[in-house]
Amino acid sequence: MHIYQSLLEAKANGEKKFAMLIDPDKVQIGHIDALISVAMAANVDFFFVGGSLIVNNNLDECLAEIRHQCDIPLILFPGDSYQLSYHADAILFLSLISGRNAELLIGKHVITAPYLKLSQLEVLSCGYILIDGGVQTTVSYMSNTQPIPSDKEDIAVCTALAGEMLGLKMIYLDAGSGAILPVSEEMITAVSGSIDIPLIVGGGIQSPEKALLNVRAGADLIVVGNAIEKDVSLIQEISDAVHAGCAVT
Ligand code: 1GP
Repeated sequence: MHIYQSLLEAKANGEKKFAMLIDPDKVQIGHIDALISVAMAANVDFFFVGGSLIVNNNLDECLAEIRHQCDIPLILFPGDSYQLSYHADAILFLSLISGRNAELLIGKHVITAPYLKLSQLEVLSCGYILIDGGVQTTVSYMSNTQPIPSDKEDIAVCTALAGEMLGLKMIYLDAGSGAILPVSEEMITAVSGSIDIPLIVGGGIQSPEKALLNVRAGADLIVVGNAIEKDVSLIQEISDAVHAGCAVT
């Protein structure tokens, strides 16, 4: 089944999903096997693969290694148009709608579109909304955009609404990798209540408790990277919390 269709069905059934973010720069290829075993045992739903700034050339190798080990869908989460690989299953075709940088709203997409047309990748158009995470993140610096202040739910709601009306298939609220302040439950509630498309939430989530609060607030898909790089045991705990979230929706 196509990934987007599976997300729509999960949302309709109140099921929540968990994506593990893998930054090809940070993961050691030799350690992927162990990581994948943990992810499989924990029922991780997706791998997001990418980073705001990738300086090593091992994206293809990283994807191929994961694919060799398991069938968990691989979704590219590209920080730039050069982070394209035909080894993945899908790509988040991100439009940075919280910013006013034309290159990240449409410019890079024009360059990438013909390559995607030739590929087998499922293209998941996604309105990407950066929320202030209490620290300047790599994504904020590299994108040359200002995040939405963390307490301005109305701005986030209007931005998400506009993204949905423009035909984007998903909204991603991101405090940025390594954020000190993750996106608040108030913000998630406000945005999820205003749109019908799936809502992804990530950035600075450190605990299963916060992941559970987020899905209860209306997030459909939780993304965690940094915390599980530091403590692999969190993969199981956060996955359990996210999947438990379906019982209370
Ligand atoms: C960043 O949402 C992701 O774009 C994940 O963030 O690495 O802080 O979990 P963390």
